[in-house]
Amino acid sequence: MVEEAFARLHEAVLNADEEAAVKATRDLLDAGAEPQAILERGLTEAMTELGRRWNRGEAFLPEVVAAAEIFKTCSDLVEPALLARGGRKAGHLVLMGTVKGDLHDLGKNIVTAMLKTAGFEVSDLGRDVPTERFVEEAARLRPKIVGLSALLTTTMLEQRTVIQALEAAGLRPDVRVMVGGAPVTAAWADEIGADGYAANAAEAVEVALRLAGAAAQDTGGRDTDG
Ligand code: B12
Repeated sequence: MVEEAFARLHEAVLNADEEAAVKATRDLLDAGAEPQAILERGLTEAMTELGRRWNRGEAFLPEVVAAAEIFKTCSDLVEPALLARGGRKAGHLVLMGTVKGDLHDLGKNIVTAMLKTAGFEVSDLGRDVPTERFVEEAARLRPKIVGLSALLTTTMLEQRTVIQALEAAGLRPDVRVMVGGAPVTAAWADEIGADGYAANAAEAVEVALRLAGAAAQDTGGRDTDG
């Protein structure tokens, strides 16, 4: 039943069939499938396959737009189940956003949901976020971590710009920056002076936990909020 519903979800996203996708998602939740597996194995794998088809000229932009809407609808259905798994007290604050010029936010949303499950508090600035906004909010909220998502080879350059702007504003010593998104690599993260990189949402949680630990040590363990 579960395997069959995963297959239905995959097909429904590829065919941009909202009704079938919602039904398959509900069936998976009812059958007790892991929420993270529904997001990663069900939705993300289908979206990645659609991306491959798009590259090969076998899928077109309207289909991708429609599939992205469905992805959002279905991940919203899964999120409460995901959060119910967490139950840990909110600890460190993460400021999260997709960089300027970039409208891709599905991956960023999954990372946000998974961080919340792991007990992080997340302030999500959304997508196409101007550099100044990251700096203003970092100054105002004083997060432990800033997470920067970029899905385009052009916009990944903005990740460096944000890091430089945090430096210029004197905020860099107090904040850890992690970067991600399909074109982003560990080598790119190193090159631009980011503190962490993750290829997927599960890894992002591991990286954030490590960075939050390091940030707590840097402030002499004065980690009052969590
Ligand atoms: C869906 C999609 C869209 C949707 C986005 C809808 C939305 N609300 O997000 C729409 C249709 C709007 C779109 C538009 C465009 N897109 Co598009 N899109 C995709 C597609 C098919 C899937 C991306 C996706 O959502 N994947 C699923 C999510 C879950 O995965 P993910 O984003 O990679 O996130 C995971 C990890 O990367 C990581 N992660 C993500 N963020 C972060 C952040 C941190 C801090 C960390 C630690 C980890 C992390 O964890 C996530 C979860 O596991 C990709 C193909 C691909 N292979 O990626 C193309 C793709 C990214 N798009 C592409 C292009 C070219 C465009 C357009 C320019 C097309 C056009 N001609 O208009 C526009 C650009 C618009 C803009 N200014 O941003 C190209 C980019 C090529 C390049 N080298 O730059 C791709 C690769 C497709 C291709 N042709 O090859 N797109």
